[in-house]
Amino acid sequence: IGKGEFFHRPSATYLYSFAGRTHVIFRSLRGKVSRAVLRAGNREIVMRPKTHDDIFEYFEAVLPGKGSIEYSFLVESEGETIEYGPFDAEPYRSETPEWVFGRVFYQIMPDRFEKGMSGTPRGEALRSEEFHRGDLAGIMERLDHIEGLGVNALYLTPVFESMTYHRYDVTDYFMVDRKLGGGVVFRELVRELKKRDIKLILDGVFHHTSFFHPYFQDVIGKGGESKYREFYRITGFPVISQEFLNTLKSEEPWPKKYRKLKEMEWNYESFYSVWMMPRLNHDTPEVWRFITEVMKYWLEKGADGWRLDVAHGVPPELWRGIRKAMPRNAYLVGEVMDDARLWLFEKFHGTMNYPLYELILRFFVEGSMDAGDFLNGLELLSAYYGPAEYTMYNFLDNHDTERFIDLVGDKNRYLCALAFLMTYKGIPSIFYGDEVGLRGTRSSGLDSGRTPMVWDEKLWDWEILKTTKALIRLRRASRALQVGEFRPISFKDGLLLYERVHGSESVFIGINYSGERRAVEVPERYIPEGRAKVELAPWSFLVLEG
Ligand code: ARE
Repeated sequence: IGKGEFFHRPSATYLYSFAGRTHVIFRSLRGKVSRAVLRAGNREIVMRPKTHDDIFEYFEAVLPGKGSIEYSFLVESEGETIEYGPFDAEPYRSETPEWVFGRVFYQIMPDRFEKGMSGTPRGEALRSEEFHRGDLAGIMERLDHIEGLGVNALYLTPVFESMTYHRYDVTDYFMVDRKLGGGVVFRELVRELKKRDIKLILDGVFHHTSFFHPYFQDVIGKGGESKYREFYRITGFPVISQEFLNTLKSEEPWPKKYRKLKEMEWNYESFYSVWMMPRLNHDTPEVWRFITEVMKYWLEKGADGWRLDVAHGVPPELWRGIRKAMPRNAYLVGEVMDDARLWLFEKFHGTMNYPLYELILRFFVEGSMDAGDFLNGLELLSAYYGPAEYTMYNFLDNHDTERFIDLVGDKNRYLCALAFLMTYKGIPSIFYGDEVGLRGTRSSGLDSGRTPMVWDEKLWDWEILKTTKALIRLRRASRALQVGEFRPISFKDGLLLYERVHGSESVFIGINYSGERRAVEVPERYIPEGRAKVELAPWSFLVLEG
């Protein structure tokens, strides 16, 4: 074995300090190393085999303290021991707004939540049959429900002037949609949220604008002469044909017009070839300046951060510049659909954690992954993301997915998955309605989960509500769950046993995701009433504080 088969470099994911401890990761070619020991100062620590992919294997050691260290690795392979190193470095430390760690998010799609008594929706609407007319006044009126749930941060899908109910096609980035109540109600909402210590992140759609945004309309009108020509990715002139324009201006009802336009051709790039969403040209510096300006504006108006739509469709370097221009206490979450390494660290604090969601689907929904592989997958993500894992935006569902309860089809299974989410690394979130067992429509579209919130309490699932509240309470009260180290004990036959540890604080979690009763041996420090063995019913979980 040669040193070429090992890898370590003091960098964000191989040497980092977090919450007062230091993580050291060592990688080797898979199957080569029987034991790895970290030698740091006068200490020798056997490294834990953490995970593997097809090619590599990762080992991890965790040390108390966060200062610079001198260290090397003693690597055993085929009866030989080699020393790899020495290294002398300062661990990487991520800069994340401190407030983020203690939060549990609640995601609301304003149109589908609640129609306020004082709401006077007006303004132009496209495809009005899709509107449910929820608004910001509605959210204000339901803040007791939100606060009562225990969540302490909101993520609102877009609230700016737009012609669709989902508002991912923005026509004015500096105006809260009048159909939602406009800027006045927004200011009241911000004030009320601050009073209740509920943080707010907004949805920034900067991959594309609406077709009806004045900048794009200018390009359509003036063609190559428009000063916004470079704002978009125009592929030829005229931007749209006469036929397109005629259809657009015709008196036909929107649904019909919409369908017709979809079939036509146009000379610009757009989001998934949706004509309504012309893509911005991120090579143009004015576009960067525009995005920065909008983001700063709403942070000054009281937002605490941004979720950035189709962030993976915008060059990572742009986000690096934007991060630098934002106040340090703003939480920035990118929507990145798969491996997010390129978008983390100096760019986003976290991304919408789709890779974790995929693992959760495989283990909790499809059963196509056993507990051991699930653990390996979790640890692989951890090896990839390092400290960024603790500020990822984690979810079981959102406005683009099916509702999780529909996918698992059963309350107890849903609650097991929720228990996992609330006790795992990363910022947990709940999609409005999940707390009362709201079901989706089961259509195959993106919008199947966007059922209007049900406020008739007779239709609520009170057991889900009770358990959700209890889990949120636990999460919020426990620093170990928020920032603690993840220590797997055993992941086997549908039974997940692990700890979260932060200093002297620790939590033990047992999830029985199987159809049989299982006896669980509880580590000594958690033993309730002197019982070292606890029985877990099928599809149930247990959380114990040590
Ligand atoms: C609407 C209908 C759809 C219809 C579509 C096209 O709901 O059923 O297919 O129109 O006519 C917003 C609205 C949607 C709307 C869409 C287009 O919320 O309702 O769709 O605009 O008008 C990809 C992207 C990812 C994106 C998802 C939706 O990579 O960025 O698709 N997510 C964001 C938002 C959406 C939003 C937009 C982007 C647009 O969260 O809500 O849609 O601003 C695989 C692929 C992914 C793909 C994913 C789709 O995982 O790997 O790349 O994500 O499937 O689920």
